Amino acid sequence: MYNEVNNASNFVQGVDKAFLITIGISFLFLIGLTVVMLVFVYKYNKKRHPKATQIEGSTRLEIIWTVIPFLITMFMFYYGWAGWHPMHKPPKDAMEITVYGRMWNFSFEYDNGRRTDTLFLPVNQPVKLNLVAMDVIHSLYIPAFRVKQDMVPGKKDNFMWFEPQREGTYELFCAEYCGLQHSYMYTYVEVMKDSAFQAWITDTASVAASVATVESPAATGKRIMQNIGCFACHTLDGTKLVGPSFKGIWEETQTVTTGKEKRQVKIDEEYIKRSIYDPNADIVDGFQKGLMLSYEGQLSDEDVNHIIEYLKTVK
Ligand code: HEC
Ligand SMILES: [Cu+2]
Repeated sequence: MYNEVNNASNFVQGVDKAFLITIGISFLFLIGLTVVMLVFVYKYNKKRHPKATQIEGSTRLEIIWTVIPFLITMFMFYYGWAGWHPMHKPPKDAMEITVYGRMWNFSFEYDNGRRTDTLFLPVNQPVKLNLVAMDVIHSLYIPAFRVKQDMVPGKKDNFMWFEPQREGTYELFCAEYCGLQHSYMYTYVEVMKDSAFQAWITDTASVAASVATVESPAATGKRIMQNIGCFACHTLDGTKLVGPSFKGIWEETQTVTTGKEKRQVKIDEEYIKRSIYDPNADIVDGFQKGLMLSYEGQLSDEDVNHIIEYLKTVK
């Protein structure tokens, strides 16, 4: 019934088996109960059975209807447990990737420092995703792999693991409603041949260095912002989302609240840098505090300089 080769991950079989067994048993009960109900309606209606029979209790029946359902639930429990248990035992040789979830995007960090907004994986290699929630609870869900794990802020040892077993592109999204643009937390897993993955991962180190010379700093800035998800909250066309639009931002005068004091500032390099590293230092008039989190440690000074170069061009 199951074709190992067609399973997108090593957990598909266990989860699907538990699911089919549970739904199969539920379906049998649905049919069984409906049939018994119809038989009783026919057999014991008032015409056929005018006088009700009083039953005083039966130990034998009590035992039967306790033991049989108990065995059935234990049967379902066993398959559920058997499918779930291995999910908590990551193999030692698993490749580790850190996943950051924040309002409202995922980013994936490889051990060579490479960060992406799409999860790239080699086929037939166990991976352990270390889950870091930056703000609120998110949930990482890859339906094709039958894995889903809540990402809880501050939780230690928050991880999921699996082994992709088939090349292809699979959906990945947040399964915990986490605010206004929750639906933006939608991306893909790209499972590729090991050789292609190795080429990709080793290539990026050199690409990252050479990209700046190929790409203008402003273009690099835009790419960084797309990858890390600034546009979930900021637009380029003047529309107000969670944060102010970037339209015409450069050298504009902005009204902000610093501490308790309202003041006017000119948007310059220093202001933008502070907005990124310490977003709650100056709160833009008409916007809420605490929604934008610091990108300290996630964006380097160089990244921020590229972002500034880009923001200068947003007219
Ligand atoms: C979760 C939503 C959210 C994300 C994601 C986000 N911001 Fe913000 N941002 C805000 C909010 C809200 C404000 C206004 C309140 C404040 O000043 O802190 C703001 C303010 C700013 C400002 C000041 C704008 C002005 O007109 O004065 C800048 C610059 C900025 N963000 C840059 C960024 C960059 C760059 C990124 C990505 C690296 C980013 N933001 C990601 C919500 C967000
Ligand atoms: Cu989320």
